[in-house]
Amino acid sequence: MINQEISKIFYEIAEIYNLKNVQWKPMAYNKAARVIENLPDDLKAIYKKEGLKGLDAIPGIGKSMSKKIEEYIKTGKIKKYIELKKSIPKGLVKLMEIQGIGPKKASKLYKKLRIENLKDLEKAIRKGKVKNLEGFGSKSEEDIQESVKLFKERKNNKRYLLGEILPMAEELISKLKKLSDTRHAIACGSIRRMYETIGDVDILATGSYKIVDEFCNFDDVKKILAKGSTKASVILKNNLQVDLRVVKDDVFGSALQYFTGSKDHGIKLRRIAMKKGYKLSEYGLFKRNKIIVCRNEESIYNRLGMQYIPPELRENTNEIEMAIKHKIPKLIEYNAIKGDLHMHTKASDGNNTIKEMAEAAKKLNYNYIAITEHSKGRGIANGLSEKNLMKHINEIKKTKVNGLKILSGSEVDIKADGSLDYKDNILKKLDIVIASIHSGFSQSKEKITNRVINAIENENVDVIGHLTGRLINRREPYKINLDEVFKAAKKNNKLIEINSQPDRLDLRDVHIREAIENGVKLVINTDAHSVDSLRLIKLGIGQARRGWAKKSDIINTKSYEEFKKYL
Ligand code: DGT
Ligand code: CA
Ligand code: CA
Ligand code: ZN
Repeated sequence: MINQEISKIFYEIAEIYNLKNVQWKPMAYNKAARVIENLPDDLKAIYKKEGLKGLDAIPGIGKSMSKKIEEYIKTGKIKKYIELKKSIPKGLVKLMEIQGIGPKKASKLYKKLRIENLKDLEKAIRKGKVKNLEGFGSKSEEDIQESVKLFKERKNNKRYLLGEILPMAEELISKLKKLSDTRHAIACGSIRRMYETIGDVDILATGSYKIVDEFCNFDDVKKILAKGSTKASVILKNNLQVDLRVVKDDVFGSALQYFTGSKDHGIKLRRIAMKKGYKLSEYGLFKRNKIIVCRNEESIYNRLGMQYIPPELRENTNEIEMAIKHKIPKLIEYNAIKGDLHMHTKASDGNNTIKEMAEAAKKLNYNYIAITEHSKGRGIANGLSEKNLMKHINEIKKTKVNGLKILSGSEVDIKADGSLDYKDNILKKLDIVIASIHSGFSQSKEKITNRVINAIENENVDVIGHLTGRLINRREPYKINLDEVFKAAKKNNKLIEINSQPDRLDLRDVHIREAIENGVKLVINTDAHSVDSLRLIKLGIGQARRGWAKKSDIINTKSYEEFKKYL
């Protein structure tokens, strides 16, 4: 989709304006980039149908932006963007992709040390020049050095975000399904397992082998890496690799089992099959060369004397042992959420009104939601002053959507000194309080852990938001003692969030499992900044399943009356 390309450009434009110390524009472009990123419809299609007006009508997209989108659709480039890029040294924007280097530091590095790219930066660090720069110091130099290392590792092994790939994979699958020769088409590999990042897309199809040719002729295909009669590997225009495999209907189950992986899970399963005198392959389960089963995955697992294992658990982290003992729990279902408790509206840095968010939530069959703007200290995200929060609570109370309970809440900052950004007398007025860390990331483990525990012990706090603060591919989690946090959450009966934003997915799978083992209850939220992002909930549910979560572990699967007891 062209959306991803444009949203990337807008993010970059925001960075450049940031670097140039331009006011407002960075925020506007970031916001627009995020809207576009989450838009379900193709911008090209909107433009084709409704022209410039259609683009203008998208919330969060200003007039000058829709013109730029039009220009990109028509010409494949944006002049202003090229101009902007030329106006600053080439490597500088790239430099800001390194954790710990924001616009201020990047421009200082450039102005004082003539650092324009990664190479310059590494050289300057080697020579010990960076630590002598005002505002840097040895600690900061060390952090930057570490980030450079991570950055380079990432570049060499690029993995995409699940949330970024899932819509593209779904689009490809639906295109394949429209071909007259296709019967089944399904994404396997890491996508089917809902792993947080994706190396490449694997698609399994059944039907006539003609599909392979038709697939290679798709518009989006830039390059064919390999092509045979039953399979093909291609690179799409957005540089994503897709592997397609076509099999006969009667081996669909065993092929699906094989290509879903993970590799380690597959290897272990094959070993167990062998011990029992079977042979398991992508073509089926065999005994003395006689085929036993292969039509569906369930029967393969059952024949091997174990429970069916959902794809999200297939990582060889003792799921096979548990399946043999029939101890795989019934995981939370993708339709189990009854209310989303973390979202932003126009009042802070979101794109839609309370009413619009509520109506969109109603369409998802939710029974309740919470509106949770940022608190006053988050200037950059337009956090609410106490006075504006009071007004906002009134607005929320006035908003009515049939059959939907709308809670007034806040995502209150846990400040660097450990205190909360609103006083208790303010927090008391809210139905639900989420406390999150947005600053002081480089503090010691002890300090950060204590900040969070302090928030947990505050009687007005209900939920801890995106607990580890990581941004996948961009920022490592801060140092925090999760074990202590989980114990405190359990003791104080507080909830911990699974944030569904594609680059957060925080808590992550292994930590979800640990939290549950510690008896901690969780909620799955989207942290949506627009109506479209409410649908990201499936990413969070996917992680919850990967973390072995049952419905009863996730409190926002409960009816409103039941849920209220936890607040
Ligand atoms: P990715 O693409 O890095 O996100 O991860 P996957 O899991 O999608 O891995 P990929 O695309 O290399 O392979 C897709 C599936 O094919 C994998 O999940 C399991 C299966 N597979 C690939 N190579 C092997 C192998 O050497 N042995 C076994 N048992 N299965 C394999
Ligand atoms: Ca793959
Ligand atoms: Ca693959
Ligand atoms: Zn938020």
